[in-house]
Amino acid sequence: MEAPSPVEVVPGCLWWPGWFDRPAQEALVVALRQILTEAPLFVPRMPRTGKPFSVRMSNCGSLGWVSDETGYRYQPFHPESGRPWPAMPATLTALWAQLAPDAPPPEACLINWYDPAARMGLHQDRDEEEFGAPVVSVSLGDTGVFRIGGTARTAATRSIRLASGDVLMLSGPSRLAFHGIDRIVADSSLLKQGGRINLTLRRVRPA
Ligand code: MD3
Ligand code: FE
Repeated sequence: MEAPSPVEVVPGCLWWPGWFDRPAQEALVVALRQILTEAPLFVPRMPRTGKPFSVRMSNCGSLGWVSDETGYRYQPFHPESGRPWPAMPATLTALWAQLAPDAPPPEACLINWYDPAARMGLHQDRDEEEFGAPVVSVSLGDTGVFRIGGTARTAATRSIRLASGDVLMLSGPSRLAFHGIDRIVADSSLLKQGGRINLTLRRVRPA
């Protein structure tokens, strides 16, 4: 895949609008639909309170991120079926190899599924044991209004619209930045019922 030039949104946060063209986006959705028949979307819940997330999730790769009343964690099996997560599509492992050639291979690909009313509050990603590797994200379907700030919750934030096919890489100072999805803009016909998919590739454990 030809790499367009990235935009640096905040230090260490690189954005490639339109990395994947429409046929590549459609092929990824086909691969994801197969993954979701083997590892269905589940509703994560907040630790302690059990409050459901508005985003549904699944995973592929050797580890997956899950959240329930007992806490956030990475585990090698689906929280409801107990089955191992399906393998990561080759398109995604190839993307990681291209963008992060010096990092060890990704272990987890979290699949976030946003219905038109779903959102994700401002948070940090701190459940990994390895912060030297980047996080690589792929957006598909409707546009998401993404916000990212600094490592303090109160730091100033910038917003960008992540559209279908966009790739974002978080490394260095942005790896522990607060970020979230404020809302979904229904503007894409990629998914028949509307909605947005975000994939995040992560290294969880040190190599
Ligand atoms: C910045 N996902 O899964 S992707 C998440 O669109 C998450 O579903 C959002 O935040 C989504 O944790 C944002 C872009 C992203 C992913 C991981 C990051 C930004 C990040 C990790 C650290 C800093
Ligand atoms: Fe996050």
